[in-house]
Amino acid sequence: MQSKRSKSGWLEPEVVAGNGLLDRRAFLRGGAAAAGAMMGYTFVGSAAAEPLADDPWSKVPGGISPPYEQRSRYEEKVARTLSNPKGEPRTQHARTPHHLINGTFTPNGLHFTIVHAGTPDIDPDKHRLLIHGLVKRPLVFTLDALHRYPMVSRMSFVECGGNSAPFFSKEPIQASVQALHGLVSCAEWTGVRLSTLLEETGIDPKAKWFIAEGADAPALSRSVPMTKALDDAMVALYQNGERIMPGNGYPMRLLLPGWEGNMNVKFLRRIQLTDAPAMSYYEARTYAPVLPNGKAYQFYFLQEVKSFITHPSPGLTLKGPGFYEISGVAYSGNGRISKVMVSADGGQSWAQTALQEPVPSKAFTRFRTPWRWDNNPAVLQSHAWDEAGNVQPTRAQIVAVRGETTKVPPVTGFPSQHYNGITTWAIERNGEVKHVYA
Ligand SMILES: Nc1nc2c(c(=O)[nH]1)N[C@H]1C(S)=C(S)[C@@H](COP(=O)(O)O)O[C@H]1N2
Ligand SMILES: [Mo]
Repeated sequence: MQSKRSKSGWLEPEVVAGNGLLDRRAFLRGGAAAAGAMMGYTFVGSAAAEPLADDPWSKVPGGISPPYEQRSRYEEKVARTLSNPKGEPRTQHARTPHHLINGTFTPNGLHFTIVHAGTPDIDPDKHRLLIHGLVKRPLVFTLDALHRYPMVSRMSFVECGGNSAPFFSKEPIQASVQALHGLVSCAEWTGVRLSTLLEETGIDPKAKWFIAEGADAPALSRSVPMTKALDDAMVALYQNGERIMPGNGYPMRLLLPGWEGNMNVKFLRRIQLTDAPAMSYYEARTYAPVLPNGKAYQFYFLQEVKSFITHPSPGLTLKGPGFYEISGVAYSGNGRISKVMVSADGGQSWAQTALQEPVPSKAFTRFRTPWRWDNNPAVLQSHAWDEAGNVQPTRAQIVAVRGETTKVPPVTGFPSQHYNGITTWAIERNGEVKHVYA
């Protein structure tokens, strides 16, 4: 099928799927002006009859550059939501507002955090990392010592195994993308490969696992297979170029790209090489979800291929018919995203989206697709594939395996974890966006 020429001579973008989904190639070819005319968004702005007036800030010198720049005071509503703002003695969650940001890196102040016993106030000069157990030479590293080793940088998402747990509820919970999917974020992490440090300590061939432990009060610890240590595990020191945020593990954390958030031990102080897993509290209890047949996963390390639409999403009401961009994030613990399809008719027909370059491994990829909304009810979904050939499941497929709950318990009370199924947003005639199951 060929695009048609409009009366004005521009190529009209092809409608490639139901309810007005347009050809993503409209984003890829021609200049911005041509694309604008093609998609009919040229007059989203309002008509200008007069030249611009000078506002007060245009008539006086501006403010002083502070030593550490803060965002505009008009942006304060762009904030994380807190599950335990008074710091009661239980877990604290701070969720990323995916609908209020864009791109692929989560700003450090908006990266989600989960801390099970508060954020420790660690003096970086006193903090030590010990590597011992089945090694040839146990070694202790200061932060300064770690800085003498070669470093690497990579983008990686971190996602809690409990992210998106509300999707196990029998009824769709009316909440924002922040409440539903806010326990995943993505950053560029810089640090020393764990394999580099293990070259220094040497590895006893009997070592099959390592146990990572944090310096916070619960000394959170998790067992990790040695294969991950020798693959892409990192002792991360920097997050998006600056030192790791206190809530994200200052002054150092274990980064296991693509693996369950809880294993990415923050405030990292100890790595012990062993021949067997420790069966620590979090791996034996919280992160070993029980299945409907009464059995439980012993370990579930991977965060599998997933995507969700951030724009539009609940709270972002459409303002009348016409052009909109549908965009969201896709990621997979198995590698790169290879394809994201979007539907506007609840999965009856699909359009391929444009993937924003670069498409990094085990990190957020932003997908975008042009859409012309005709003011009728529409049902938006995104569906992702990764380079290993894995396909994001539907909600029905994942619930068939993991079960669902009739109650609406707090996130930690859901029967299962690792929800990577499809998310569905219903657009109503008045432009409001609702969470539904399709
Ligand atoms: N030491 C320590 N490490 C920890 C935690 C913690 O409470 N203490 N929380 C874990 C959990 S449950 C998750 S999901 C991730 C979250 O990482 P983030 O807070 O940097 O997003 O850190 C993990 N590492
Ligand atoms: Mo977590």
